[in-house]
Parts: sequence; C-alpha cells; structure tokens
Amino acid sequence: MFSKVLIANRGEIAVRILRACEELGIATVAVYSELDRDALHVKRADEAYLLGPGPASESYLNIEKIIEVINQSGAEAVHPGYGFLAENAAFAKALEDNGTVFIGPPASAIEAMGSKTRARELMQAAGVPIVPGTTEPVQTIDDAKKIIDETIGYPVAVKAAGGGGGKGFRVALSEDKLKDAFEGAAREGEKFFGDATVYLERYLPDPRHVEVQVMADSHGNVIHLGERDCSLQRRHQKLVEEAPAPAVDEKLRAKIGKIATDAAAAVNYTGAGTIEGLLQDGEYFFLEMNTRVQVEHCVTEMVTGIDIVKEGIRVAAGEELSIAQDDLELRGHAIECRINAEDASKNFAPAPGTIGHYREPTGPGVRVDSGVGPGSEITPMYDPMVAKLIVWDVDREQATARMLRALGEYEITELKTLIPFHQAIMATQQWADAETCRDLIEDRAWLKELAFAPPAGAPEETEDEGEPVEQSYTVEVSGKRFDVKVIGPPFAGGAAVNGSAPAGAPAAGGRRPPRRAGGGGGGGGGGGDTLASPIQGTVLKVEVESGAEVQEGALIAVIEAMKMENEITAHKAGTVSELPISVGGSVATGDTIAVITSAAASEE
Ligand code: MV4
Repeated sequence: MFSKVLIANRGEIAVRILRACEELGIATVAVYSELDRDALHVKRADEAYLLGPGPASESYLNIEKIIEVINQSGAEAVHPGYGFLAENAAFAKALEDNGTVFIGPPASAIEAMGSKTRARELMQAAGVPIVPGTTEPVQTIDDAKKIIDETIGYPVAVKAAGGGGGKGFRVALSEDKLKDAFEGAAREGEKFFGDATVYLERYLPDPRHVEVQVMADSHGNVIHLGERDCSLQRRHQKLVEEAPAPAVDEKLRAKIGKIATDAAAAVNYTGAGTIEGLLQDGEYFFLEMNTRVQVEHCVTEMVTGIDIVKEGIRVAAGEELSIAQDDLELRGHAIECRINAEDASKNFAPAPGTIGHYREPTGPGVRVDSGVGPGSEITPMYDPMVAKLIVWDVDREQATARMLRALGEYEITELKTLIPFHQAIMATQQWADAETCRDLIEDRAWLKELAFAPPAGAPEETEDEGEPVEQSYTVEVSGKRFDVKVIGPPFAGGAAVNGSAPAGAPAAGGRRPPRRAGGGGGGGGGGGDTLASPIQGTVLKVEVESGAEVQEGALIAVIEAMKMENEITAHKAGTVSELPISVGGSVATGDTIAVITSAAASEE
C-alpha cells in the first residue's frame, strides 16, 4: 500500500478521498488555490501546498505545479477525484513519466473513452449495444442528411465527439431543424473541447439515464456494483440519483451488468468507472464511459456496502479487488440529493455567498459528504455543489421519507441552496411513482414557488472585549502550509472568525416547508428595481430591449460562467428602464443587469 497520496482536487470529493486514505493508514497531501486557503480539505490533510491563484487553469489544472508538489512532498500516488484532471490522459501520462501512480485507469483507457466516436466504435466491436447512429464523425450537413434519410431517421441527436455529459448535444426533430442542431453541436464542441467534430444518434424520446458502476483490478478481475438511476437532471446537471434503479429488475441488472463489464474489459480498465447508458422499453444502450469516480458513487456504496474510493486506491497499489461478483448483494435503497448553491426559483441561477450557521442532518441511515462548514465561502469560481445528502433505507418509499426528514434537519443560513427544491421534489406524486420528473423541473411556475424568503432582521453585533484568546493562524512558508497558534489579545479589527452569529430565521432548512413566492432575495444584493448579477461572467445573450415590458420570471439575459450558461430572469414585472449590458461584455457579481420599474404600485 502507498504511504503518502496527493489529492489533486478540492471540496467534498477531496474530503471524501482524505477519509479513505485515513482509514487505509495513508498520509495525505492536499493542494489548494489562493481562494481555498481556509477550505476543509486543506485543514484536514497532513500536509498542504499552495498551487496558485484562484482560476483553475493556474491551480487545480496546473499539471507542472502539481508535479512539483508531488516531488516536494514525496507522494507516491495521486488521486484526481472527479472534474479537473480526472479524465486528462496527458496528466496520467505525465505522472507515469514522473514515476508516480495515477489512481485511476491507464491513460490509454481515458483516451479511448474520451473520444465519443472512438468509444462507440470500440464498444460496437466488443458487442456492447450502442445507441443506433454513426461511429464515424459526420463532416457536413449534407452528409448528415443523407445518413439520416438512409438509416437513422428523425428525430436525431447531434453530439460533439469531444463531448460528454450532454455538452455539445442538440436535437433535430425534423430536417428543417438539422442545420441549427448540427452547427450548434459543432460550435459547442469547438468551444468546450477544441473539437468541432460531431456524430449522430437516433434520438430516444423518453429514456431513463441508467449507469452501471464497474471496478476492475490489474489481475483481470472486472465486476459491476449494480446500477444507478440519474434521470432527474436539468441542463444535463444531475440533481438526484438513486440506487437501485426503479426500472431495473434482477434479470435486467444481470444483462446491463454484463454489458458494463464487457465495456470496461474492452479498454483494459482498472479502478472505478461508470458505464452511462439509456434505458428505453427494457432496452439498454451504451452512451459513454466516465473513467473516474463519480459524484453519485455514494448511493452505490450505501446499497452494496463497498467503499468504492478505498477499493480504487487498493487496486492502484496493485492489490486484487477485495470482492468477487458472486459475493455482491444489494440491500435496500439509497437516494442522493445534490446540495448546490443555486436558486431553483430563479432558473437554478448560481447563488455564491458565505455560509452563516451550518449544521448537517444526522441520525439513522443518513450520510453527508460535504466540503463546507460554518463561515465557508462558496466562490463563483468553482462548482456550486457544496454537499451531498445521501440516505439509505429498506425500500424506496422509506428512503424518500428519510430524505425528507434529513432535508428538514439541514440548517444552512445566509446561503441559498437546492434544499427547498429537493424538499418539493421528494414530496411529489411523480417522484413517488418513479417518473423522471422532466416536465416538472422545467415548470417555471412550479419552480417559482420555491422562492426564498427575504432575510429577516439585521444581524446582532457581538463584540469580543480584550480577553486573551487563543487564535489559530495559517502561514505559508515557501508555498507549504503550516498551522500556528497565537495566544494573546484579539485584534481590534476583528478578523472574521468562522460562524458569525446567525440572525433571525434560517433562510433554508429547519423544519420549514419551502416558502411560497414573495419576491425577496434578488441574488447578489441590489433589491428594489435593480436586477443584479448573481455571478461573474460574460454576457452571451440579451433577450430584451430597453423599454420593454416584462413579466416576472421573463428571460432577461444569459451569462456564461465556468462554461455554464446561466439564465437571468426578471425578479419582478415592469418596464426595463435601464439595461447596462451588451453581448460579449463582462459582468461582475452584483453588477446591474437591468433596472425594472413598475408602472403601477408594486405589491412589495
Ligand atoms: C440522449 C437522449 C436521447 N437520445 N441521447 C446525454 C447526456 C445525459 N446528460 C443525457 N443525455 C441524453 N442523451 C439520445 N440519443 C436523452 C438524453 C437526456 C436524458 C436521458 C435520460 C434521462 C434524462 C435526460 C435528460 C436530458 C437528456
């Protein structure tokens, strides 16, 4: 086993991996950006090193700097988590050249699965059913028309070859929509992956997203840990995941399990991986393989009892998998809700900010994987997912009741999260009936009912007076982090300490049901007539003109931030009297997007 592992990630997944290392008796090395100096993963690791400034390109994606830290710290292996460098074949190769173990599959498997057309070709050759369509890139719209007319038919999905997770995915319902879909997918492929190549698939009208967890070692053992259903997603962001999948019985599980292990074996896979697929009318089609541990691995852990992260580390150290396929038993039902700093009532707009009071749910069958605590700052620079709430119970119905109980216990103040959204979803008949809830989560009127209440009261000031206190400081010496304690009088200026006293009612959580609509909390301050930007980013679209009459919830602009398109909607009805933004321009958090004045007296 390794004696020291570097975790090339941040947030909840870095903490998750630190926990696994601790249990395996492995010393840990954290890395962090300037924005993450006070992050939990940094405090928790045995050693921590600064990578650089906030932008991921200068920190968590900086391969050269990470290799420097590996050599400085003497780490023997690197766990990449998910995102950042997890599926970067060049990184896996660079580690190999440095004599460092990459805790994940061989670079060749990452590469093979990274190109979606190559993956489809390989899977087809291995006897894995793929969604009917092309395995070769389609060069022109005329070529596409010909192939669709002769084989696929409409509706057709146009997907970017470099894509994945829904990026660069367009649908053409009929031939007259093909040009837009083709060009849109190519444009997005170019923008996100530097590759405008596209391919075609038959568009399945109402599939479920079902994915199979696989694990493989370097001794030829490949097993599957059953499936997860991740159909509840918005704009290709998964929001809720569960295991087992409601639509999969034992017979189908054995069938898709075999498909998944065949797929993994075909690329000589090792470690933890996921075969993503579509299930429609009992038929299963391979979509893509994610060559990493996934956000939603936890629900599989809960129903199998297997620690997927520890198993991945063991396999990377050359050990055999500790379980065989026949030993595996599924027990009960697990559900995961992603707790994102987002406002569902505002089209899931990012809602970065600082957490006030923070308390996680506990009790039977409850697990929280998080990377935050009281006083944590959620920056718009990184992923808005701050925690995952996972529950287990004997069946789906009881797991749902337990999820509702746990969501009610979650206390987070001063930060808007998806907790009210999950409370609402879990209480619907659609969820109870195991439907995909696709229409519901696009239903603006329904989402608007999840609006947050305006903050109540002003915070009380609690002044510390001259008593000597013990204060912990962190110093960086040559980029390595050390914790020091200083005992003496507090600073008059009062450096912010964790957990400034919360005031008034919690913004979310408690036992409170989701609030009804009532304006309030317009995201990013402003208030009144001003619609302020909740995020920093680039203006992609402006959907209204100055002087326009808008309804509350009308689309005003689309802001691109962190490669995500965020819709900014009107916080109230009225006339757009100011519109100080233009396409291509940039906005900072809190900048005015628009000023909307009401003709008649407003209700507020
Ligand atoms: C599809 C599809 C229909 N037909 N491909 C791709 C990425 C993943 N986020 C969902 N993706 C889809 N690919 C073809 N050929 C429909 C989806 C899809 C989806 C599938 C199952 C459950 C929910 C979904 C939500 C959006 C898109």
